[in-house]
Amino acid sequence: MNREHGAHRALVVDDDEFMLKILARTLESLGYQAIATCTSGAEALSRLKRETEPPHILLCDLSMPEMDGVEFLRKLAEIGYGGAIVLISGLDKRILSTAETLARGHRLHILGHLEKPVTPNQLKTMLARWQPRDEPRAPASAESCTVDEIRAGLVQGQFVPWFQPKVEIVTGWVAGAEVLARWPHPARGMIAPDCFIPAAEQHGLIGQLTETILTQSLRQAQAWREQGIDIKVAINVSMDELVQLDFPEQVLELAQAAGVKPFNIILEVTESRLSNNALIPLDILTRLRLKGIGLSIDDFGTGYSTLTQLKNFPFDELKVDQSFVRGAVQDPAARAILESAVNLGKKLSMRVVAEGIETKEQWDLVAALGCDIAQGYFIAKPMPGPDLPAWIKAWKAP
Ligand code: G
Ligand code: G
Ligand code: MN
Repeated sequence: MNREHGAHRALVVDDDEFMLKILARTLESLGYQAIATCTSGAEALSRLKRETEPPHILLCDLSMPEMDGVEFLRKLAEIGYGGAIVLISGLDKRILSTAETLARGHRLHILGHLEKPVTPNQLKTMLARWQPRDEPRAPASAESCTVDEIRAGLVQGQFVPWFQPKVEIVTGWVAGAEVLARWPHPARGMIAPDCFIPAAEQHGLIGQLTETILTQSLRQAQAWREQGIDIKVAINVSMDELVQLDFPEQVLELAQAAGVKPFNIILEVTESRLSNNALIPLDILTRLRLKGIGLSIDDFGTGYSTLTQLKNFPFDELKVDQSFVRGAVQDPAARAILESAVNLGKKLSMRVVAEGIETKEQWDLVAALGCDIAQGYFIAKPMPGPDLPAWIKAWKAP
């Protein structure tokens, strides 16, 4: 018997006592010893509220009388449960995957979903995704970033670019890196972009933020080139930032100052909420392309990242949103969308990027579908620029 999970706590919630027994026994056979069971969401919640040491793993049935699984998940989010969750149901797959989406929206840590009847092997495979060494993820932070804090951070030059590799699927060659802004705050620790990007956009600070991130990224790219690493850097910009007609000239000036060639720069562009005057962004993006800078339509398939944008703007790269990649192995709907998006990109002679690749299965799938480039935790997490050369040296394509 596998004893590795002896110290890990598990909780199973299911109204069906027979199912409870089977799941508990399966967990036992996988080496779990601290297993608790509850026959309702209400019972599980009161147990969780009492407990000082919450379970690492929670298995939850979706269809329960009284409190159903969706309500239970919402309440789990309210009490800030930070462990991993596996959803189980005898209902149709689409309901399972919608519940999963909902739970992710609540910032719960969902390992995945299983259809009943659950076999020991399926459960084992699912639980193998869980990394016991992973720190339980912190529940959604209520802390926000104020304008004054962001302004002070900008003045003090606290924002830095991190880089996540983008690799060519067929050759394994490292084609580029996406720049992701990070804020190592002296008092609050590392702050993620979800906290400061929307606030910076709202308060007119996004231009300054982009400038500092762009400047540092281009310098980093040049430093890599001096070490023999010649890759593209991809900077995120929102369509809303594209308001100044001289933006292309500014980018080019910074690139020249750093010694980086325009074709080694990509802008990953996301949605525009202010679509009333699309002429200015269109002008800016077209001139960026004329100057040799690459343009990527980011998060394709979600929000405002739509077919219309694809038709109207001169993008040369298509990044399929990670939600379609994530679902694609299990969920036929997500897979159909992924497949269509890849084919669409190919038809338009675009480079197609699959982002959010977390497993070998997903890598194989996007390879089979004909994606050009992959990006995601399976390949590498975002890292500080100086760490990239050593990562590239150690990288072996699957
Ligand atoms: O890394 P991740 O949590 O790293 O980034 C979250 C979101 O923030 C992503 O959608 C990404 O596009 C966005 N983001 C990261 N860095 C920047 C940036 O420098 N500018 C803009 N506009 N968005 C960014
Ligand atoms: O919106 P944009 O595509 O720029 O978002 C990139 C975001 O996705 C960043 O927050 C980045 O940290 C995150 N990310 C990159 N790879 C993965 C992955 O494999 N899994 C998950 N969950 N997030 C990822
Ligand atoms: Mn992006």
